[in-house]
Amino acid sequence: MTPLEKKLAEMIPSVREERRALARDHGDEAVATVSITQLLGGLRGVRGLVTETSVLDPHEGIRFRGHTIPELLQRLPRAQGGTQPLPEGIFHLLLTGELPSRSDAMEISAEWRRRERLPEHVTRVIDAVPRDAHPMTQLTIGIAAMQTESVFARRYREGIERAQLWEPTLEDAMTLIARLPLLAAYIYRRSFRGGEHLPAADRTLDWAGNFARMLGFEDPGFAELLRLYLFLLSDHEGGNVSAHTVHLVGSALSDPYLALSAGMNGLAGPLHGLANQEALRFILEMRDRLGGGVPARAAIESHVRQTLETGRVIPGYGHAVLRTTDPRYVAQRNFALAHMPDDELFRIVDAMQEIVPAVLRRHGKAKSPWPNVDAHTGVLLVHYGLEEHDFYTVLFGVSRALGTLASLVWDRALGLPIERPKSVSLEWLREHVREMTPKA
Ligand code: CMX
Repeated sequence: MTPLEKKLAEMIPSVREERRALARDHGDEAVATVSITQLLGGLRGVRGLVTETSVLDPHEGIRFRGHTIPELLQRLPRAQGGTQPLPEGIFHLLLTGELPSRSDAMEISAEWRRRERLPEHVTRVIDAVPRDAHPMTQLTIGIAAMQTESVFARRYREGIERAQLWEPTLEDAMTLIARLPLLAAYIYRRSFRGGEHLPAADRTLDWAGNFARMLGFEDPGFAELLRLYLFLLSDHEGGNVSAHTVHLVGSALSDPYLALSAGMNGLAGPLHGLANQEALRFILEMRDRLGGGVPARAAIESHVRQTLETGRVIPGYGHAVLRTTDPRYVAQRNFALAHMPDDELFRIVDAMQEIVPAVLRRHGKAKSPWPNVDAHTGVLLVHYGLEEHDFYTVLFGVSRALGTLASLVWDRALGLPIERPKSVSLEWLREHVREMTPKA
């Protein structure tokens, strides 16, 4: 048993008992009512999921197991000589609820590096897809192709007890996370670097550092950015499309490969993870249309207004839950201020954060006019030379695997059942409204 498995094995019985006691002693107490607006409006704000790893507050932002981003930027272990948190550390925290020591994080690092190997058929499957297929399409295909190695699927067939299912879930999660950077780098080098693949670094390098190397970026600043990014995007409670999909598909006891690959399909939507590539595209098109350089404030304002008038969204702004500037945006902004304060694209992002919220407010539709995480990412990546926007959501996906797979381990540990909410038809709603309306 690895130290991580041991920790979980010690924790799980008491958390299970708490779940049992809550159901036994308070099972009939309501935690939510659902209005017709909510029913017709994407269930916004309806409490309908249990997710252990993080909680999102509309005004404060995300807390990972109770800790805010600024706090974790100080407290999570860092790579040797680095200033950014190791993604290994956030995985430990999300999974166990405990802040990791440096040696906890390094143990996970060594374990992931030990497991990194792409099965040969996976690269053959990817190679069969057109080189210009969107990288997210290649990512989901690659993850599904790796499913042949699922320990969960094998143990389930062999008749493993339900209470033990968290163990092969963790096993698959560890292997999958270890291999995702290899898969992502394979896709990147195939699509954008003429198929020249790079060997993994020696095993003393951490997971994100090796990922940076395999993508082909030697600048230590890029590795630091990647560590920050993979930490920041790892989890955003349970209701977002990618996390919810992994949870939902996993609830049918589909194995972690099938569940994650489904979640990645959701992440690939322009209203969710694809917004990071869309946000950069928006900035570049605006800059070029307005004559290059950092456009004047009035020109930016008018461009944003015109975009809204044609019925399009401003990517990187607004949020389904947040009602403040996304702390993940702020963390990326602080990175930019420290490493690239004079970068032209950063100055455009900076100007936009001053201008867009007021325009969105006047437009009067978006409930939150503030920048979200996706408004900043592209500009940071371009600074270090990763200019292929279509690849950005893959980085988001590698990060989101950390939180969604940690959650999946807990779904199985708590024995959460197959998810099956009740749906109603518009006819049922009409009838319901008629019955509820007092007779004149
Ligand atoms: N630009 C223009 N209009 C926007 C807007 C934006 N950035 N954000 C919201 N709106 C509009 C919505 O399209 C909606 O219009 P309709 O009533 O015509 O449908 C209206 O404002 C109300 O929407 P909302 O309740 O404020 O927001 P939702 O919960 O429906 O949607 C989100 C949230 C993120 C999809 C939306 O803000 C959006 O489309 N933003 C741009 C895309 C983006 O940045 N997505 C990334 C989110 C973070 C992530 O998941 O990665």
